Amino acid sequence: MKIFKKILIANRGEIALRVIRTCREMGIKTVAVYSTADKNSLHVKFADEAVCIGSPRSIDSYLNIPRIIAAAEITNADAIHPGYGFLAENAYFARICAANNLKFIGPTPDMISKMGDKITAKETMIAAGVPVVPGGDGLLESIKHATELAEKIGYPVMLKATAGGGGKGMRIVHEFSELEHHFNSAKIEAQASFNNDGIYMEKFIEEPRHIEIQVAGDQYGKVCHLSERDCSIQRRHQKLVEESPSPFMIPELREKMGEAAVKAASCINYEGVGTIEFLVDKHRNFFFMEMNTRIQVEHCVTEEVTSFDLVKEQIKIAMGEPISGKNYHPHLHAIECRINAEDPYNDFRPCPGRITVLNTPGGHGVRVDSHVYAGYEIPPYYDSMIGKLIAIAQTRTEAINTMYRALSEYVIEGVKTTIPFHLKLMQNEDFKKGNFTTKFLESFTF
Ligand code: MV4
Repeated sequence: MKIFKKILIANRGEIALRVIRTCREMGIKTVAVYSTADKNSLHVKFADEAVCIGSPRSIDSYLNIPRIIAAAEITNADAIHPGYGFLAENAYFARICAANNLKFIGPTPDMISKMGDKITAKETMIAAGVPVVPGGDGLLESIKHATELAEKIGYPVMLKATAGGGGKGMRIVHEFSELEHHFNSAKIEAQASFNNDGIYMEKFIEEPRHIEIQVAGDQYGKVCHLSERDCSIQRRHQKLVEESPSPFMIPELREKMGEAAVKAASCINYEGVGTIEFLVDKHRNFFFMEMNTRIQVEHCVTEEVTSFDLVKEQIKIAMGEPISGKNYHPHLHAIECRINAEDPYNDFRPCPGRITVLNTPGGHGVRVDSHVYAGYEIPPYYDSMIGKLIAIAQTRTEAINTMYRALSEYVIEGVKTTIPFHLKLMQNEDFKKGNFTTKFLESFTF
C-alpha cells in the first residue's frame, strides 16, 4: 500500500474537476496542468497548485508528455490521473510515468496495448470464452482473403480497423460488388487516422443496442462488475444520452453479460476501472466489441445507481487497496444528458464562445458535472462538452420526468447548446418506452 499525497491531473474540463473533488474528499493534494487557453478554467482555480504546460493546441499541452512529466516532477506529485481522452489510453505515456516513478492511475501499459489493438483484444476474449461478433482470421491479408471470408461469414459484413474504435476506418459491406472498394477505402482511412492500415472483418449486426458493463479490478487479480449502461443514443459515434439500468435489460441477461465482463477483465488481470462494450441484438444475443481502459464520460450514471465513487475506486486501486470482489446491481435509475456547446438545429455544429448567462438546475435527483461558470469562454480547441446533467429517480419514468424538469431549468446564454435536443428527446414516445437502438437518432427529427 502506498498512500498518495499529491496527484497531478493530466486533463482539463469537467473530468479534471471531477478528479479534484474526490482528491479533496480523500485528503490528497492536487496539481492541475493547463494550456494558455485554459488559464481561467475552474480546474486551475480548484486545484491546490497549477502549472501552465503550453499553448492551446493539444499536442503542445495536454498531449505533451515531457511537459506533463516535468510538471509532476517540480510539484513532487506521486501519481498522475489521466481522465479520459488525451493520454488516458496511451500505453507509452503509462510506461513513461512508471519510468519516472509516478503511478499512472489506470491499468498497466501492457493491458492498455492489448485492448488498444482490436484484433488482439478479440483474440484474448475468444480465448477467455467471452462471446465476440462472428468473423475472424485476424488481419485481412488481401482482397482474395476478404472475399473468401465474407462468403464464409455471409453478407452484410463489417470492415474495422484494428487500431480503431469509435467508428474510424469502419465500413459496412452489403454485397460482393462493394467489397473491393470498401476494403481499399477502409485501409486508406485507417492508415491516415492511426498510421496502421490493418483491418479485420466481422458479421454486421443489424440495429444493435450498445450496452456496456462497468468493471473494476484490483492489483491482486480480483474483478467485479457494477452492472450496465445503455449508450445506444449516439450520433456519428458521439454519445448524447446514457442510462443505467438499460431499459432493454432483464435479470438473466445482466447475469450473463456481467459474468462475461468479469471474465473479460479477469483474463488480463485487469487493474483499475474499465468498461466492456457489447453489441446486443434484438434476440438479446450479446457480443464483445471493445474494452475501454479508462474512466468514461458516462461513469456518473453508474455512480448514481450503485452509490460508488468510481474515481475514489480508481485511486484506491492504484494505491494497492483490495476491492471486495462483489458485483453491484442498480437500485435506482439514472439518465445522463451531455450538454454540448453545439447547435442541434445546424447539424450539431460546435459553438465555442462566452457564456453570458448561466442558471444550473438543482433540486431532488439532479447532479450536474460541469466546469463552466457565467462569463467563462469555451475555447475552440477542445471538445464541445460543457457539462453533464444527470437525473436520478426510483424508476425510469420518474428519471425522465426529473430530467425534463432539470433541462427546463438549465439556462445557458451566449452559446448554442444541445438542451433543446434533449428536451425533445425526453418527450419522444419511443424513447419513453425504451424502444431504441443505435440507429434511433438517424431518424429522429425535432
Ligand atoms: C459494429 C456494428 C454492427 N456490427 N460491428 C461503432 C463504433 C465501433 N466501436 C463499433 N461500432 C459498430 N460495430 C458489427 N459487427 C455497429 C456499430 C455501430 C455502433 C455501435 C455502437 C453504438 C453506435 C453505433 C453506431 C453505428 C454503428
